[in-house]
Amino acid sequence: MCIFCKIANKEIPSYTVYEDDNFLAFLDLSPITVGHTLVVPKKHYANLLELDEATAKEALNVARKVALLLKEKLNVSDFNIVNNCGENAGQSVHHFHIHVIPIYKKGDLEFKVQTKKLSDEDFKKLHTKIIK
Ligand code: DGP
Repeated sequence: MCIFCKIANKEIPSYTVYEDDNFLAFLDLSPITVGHTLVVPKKHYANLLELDEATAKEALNVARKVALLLKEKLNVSDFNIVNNCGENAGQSVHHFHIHVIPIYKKGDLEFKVQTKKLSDEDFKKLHTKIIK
């Protein structure tokens, strides 16, 4: 059984900060910042794309509630709310989860990115490919 299923089933302990019928939120054991929390459905879904629409909506709502809780209790106003979807995107636990990461100051979490330059023609082709 996957590690987050075991946490959801209370087979292994976690620092749970929020729980309702369908979701659990607990402190990440490798926190990027103090209060880094994971929002996890009790039912196993491998990743975001596997969720049904109602669960996907609920997940974001729970992430919002958790951010509000951390805002109040940890006196922090900014957050990165992140989902890694798939191995190449950095997902290491294949049970859907949302990271709620308090950001206390600029640079607490930096995404190293290199933006691409696309011509108008490139954008037109890409747009057509996506919408057709
Ligand atoms: P991701 O890389 O997006 O799949 O994030 C997985 C996160 O889960 C990572 O930040 C570390 C955390 N994690 C892994 N195992 C455990 C665990 O047993 N308990 C808790 N609380 N967090 C865990």
